[in-house]
Amino acid sequence: MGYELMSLHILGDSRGSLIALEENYNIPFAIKRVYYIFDTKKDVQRGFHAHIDLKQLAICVKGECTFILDDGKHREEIRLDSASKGLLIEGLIWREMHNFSPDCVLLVLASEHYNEDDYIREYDKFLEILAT
Ligand code: T46
Repeated sequence: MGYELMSLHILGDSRGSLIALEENYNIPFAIKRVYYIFDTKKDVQRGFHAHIDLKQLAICVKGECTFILDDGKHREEIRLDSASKGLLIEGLIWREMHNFSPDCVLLVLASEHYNEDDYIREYDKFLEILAT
């Protein structure tokens, strides 16, 4: 499936921890956009779409949430529960986000600017595109 769970290297010293994200170095694409999702209300589920051409790295810099990733054949569940876990998603993958902790701040680095035309928001259409 088109995802990788990356362990981000923690630069720590007696003061605490720091993680550096550098495009085309530990982030395997040029970063054109950064967004973050926070203050997610109880029992809210987000996502429910795929992208035609987008690479993204998602990190819960605070709190936790669960991604469900689906390539049309298999569904996998990934809990992001550490600021040092990065979920890299690329290719035609249906994604859903569930079980946000109240304090969750989900940071996402993206390889492209925002473009609604890149979204596939209907699951049946996603399966159709996979089959072509
Ligand atoms: C994804 C998951 C992980 C913008 O105007 N610019 C942006 O860069 C983004 C990401 C969103 N928006 C607008 C579009 C909607 O009106 O913000 C609103 C909420 O976006 P959406 O419903 O797509 O949010 P999620 O949480 O369902 O999905 C987001 C990303 O859109 C998506 O690319 O992979 O997070």
